[in-house]
Amino acid sequence: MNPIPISARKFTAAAIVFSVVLSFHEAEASIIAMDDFDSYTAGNALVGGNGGSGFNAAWGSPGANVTTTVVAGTMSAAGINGGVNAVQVAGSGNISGARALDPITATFYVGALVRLNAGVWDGSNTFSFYASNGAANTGINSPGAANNTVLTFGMRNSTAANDPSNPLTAGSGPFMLRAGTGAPPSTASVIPFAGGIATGSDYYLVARYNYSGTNFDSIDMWLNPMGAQGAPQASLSLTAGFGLTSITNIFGRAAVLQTTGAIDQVWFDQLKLGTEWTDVVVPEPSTGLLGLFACGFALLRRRRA
Ligand SMILES: [Ca+2]
Ligand SMILES: [Ca+2]
Repeated sequence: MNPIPISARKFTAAAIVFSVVLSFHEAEASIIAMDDFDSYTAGNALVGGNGGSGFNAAWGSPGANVTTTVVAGTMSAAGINGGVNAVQVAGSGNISGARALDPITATFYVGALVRLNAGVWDGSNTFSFYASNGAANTGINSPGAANNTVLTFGMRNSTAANDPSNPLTAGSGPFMLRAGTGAPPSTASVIPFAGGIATGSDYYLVARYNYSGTNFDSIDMWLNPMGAQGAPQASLSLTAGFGLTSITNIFGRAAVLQTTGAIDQVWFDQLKLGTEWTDVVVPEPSTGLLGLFACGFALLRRRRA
């Protein structure tokens, strides 16, 4: 068998490298902001942390009765590896500290790892993320005010009858979408999930904030997605025109966590915002990487032939 000329081999190898570099470049081009918290010192408060990329200010202070601390710990779900640090939120309830963004006026995705690290997911325990127009605007008393209804996604438990976050309600689930802090069921949509939140288990939530052209009037959510984008597992729509006109901050918010007895600690990590599904979701290995490996293996065989 005639060997392939060296120039042809070099060209093929260079073409593969170029296409890989190009694909990574394209994948990162639409990431809005991300923080993996790994550049911070474990044990320190998160406030003042200015790591990650794409934000235009450091992390702000948590609200009263809440502590937000960088902790050493590796979270992992849906192919997302959290590295060496995560963030722990504890306390009875309030925002966990916000981070400012350049104003967003287009549909975008948010991905985040979440875990109940300690305690039991019970009562009305809640932790969710808000993409908002202020560092502390949770949209309390919304819906009902145009351009002031804040959409949120995260984990919630409820003991109220017929609440979709009540484990005793048919079709219930702890992964919730809602508007503001309003009481479900009228304002919540959940991902049905048998068994509820398990202490120590990691979950990867992806939400899509949909821009109508003037307002963020709807939100969709997926639990532990990988690979190609499927249909949302939960969706929530507002009255048209009631959502925010732009988004300038992202923050977490804890509510009704236990601070005595079985103390609740919520962790989150790998917070990422991007304009594309592929910015926040890991592809199935069978799509890109296996093809690349096959290509490289074929090249190796030809070189050895
Ligand atoms: Ca991390
Ligand atoms: Ca609890």
